[in-house]
Amino acid sequence: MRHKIPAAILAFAIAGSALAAVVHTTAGPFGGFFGLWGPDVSSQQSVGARFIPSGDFTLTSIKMWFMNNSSTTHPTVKITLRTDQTAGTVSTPSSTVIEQWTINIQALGWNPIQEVLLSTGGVALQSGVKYWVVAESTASSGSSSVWNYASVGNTFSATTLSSGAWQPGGSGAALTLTVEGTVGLPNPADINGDGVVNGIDLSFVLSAWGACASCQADINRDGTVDGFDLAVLLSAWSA
Ligand SMILES: [Ca+2]
Ligand SMILES: [Ca+2]
Repeated sequence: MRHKIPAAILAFAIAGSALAAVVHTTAGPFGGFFGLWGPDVSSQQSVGARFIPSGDFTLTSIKMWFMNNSSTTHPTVKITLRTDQTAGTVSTPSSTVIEQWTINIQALGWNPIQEVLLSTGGVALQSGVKYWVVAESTASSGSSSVWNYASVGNTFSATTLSSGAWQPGGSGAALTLTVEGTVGLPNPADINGDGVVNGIDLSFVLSAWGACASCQADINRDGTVDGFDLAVLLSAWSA
């Protein structure tokens, strides 16, 4: 006799113990009133979009749609996840980079493609805190990528002036942006950010043993990788 396994149980088994969640998302670029459009990401202009998590998460990926002013070359774009710098009531991206990626835009011409940027792990996204995703490029404006606006909706965004300084953000059209994570802040003992505390994390502690300034294996962040960190790691052991 055979039993069918309910789909919900299968899905849970595949997802594993870390609960995947959408931290922030916009609509895609297609079907809006203005068609396909967006700000250039070039040597003349950097572009940022802000999001505020409604709960605590650990970052897993960032997804953004880009098209391209060139139909022959794939411009290089540097994407950074940054903290916010609020002066008075003006919110703009700070220069503090939490994680960064360098990609060559896949799209050629005005046919947008969604870029998927995977986090290397361990990045905390805290509830109610302002974060920015910033796109920068040295490409000239005529052959630069274009970060697509979402078909509907508004979100907070900012662009740079020709001086390179950020100009005050505003709530205009939403830049396409999806941020995904697992529920809950990262466990500092999970040094490689894979969701479990095991021998791999132990190997990081052992190989970094001794004085170590701002390294991940220094779990209690006291400047030294030693028995205290080992004790924390062993008490958080997953398997
Ligand atoms: Ca781990
Ligand atoms: Ca330590």
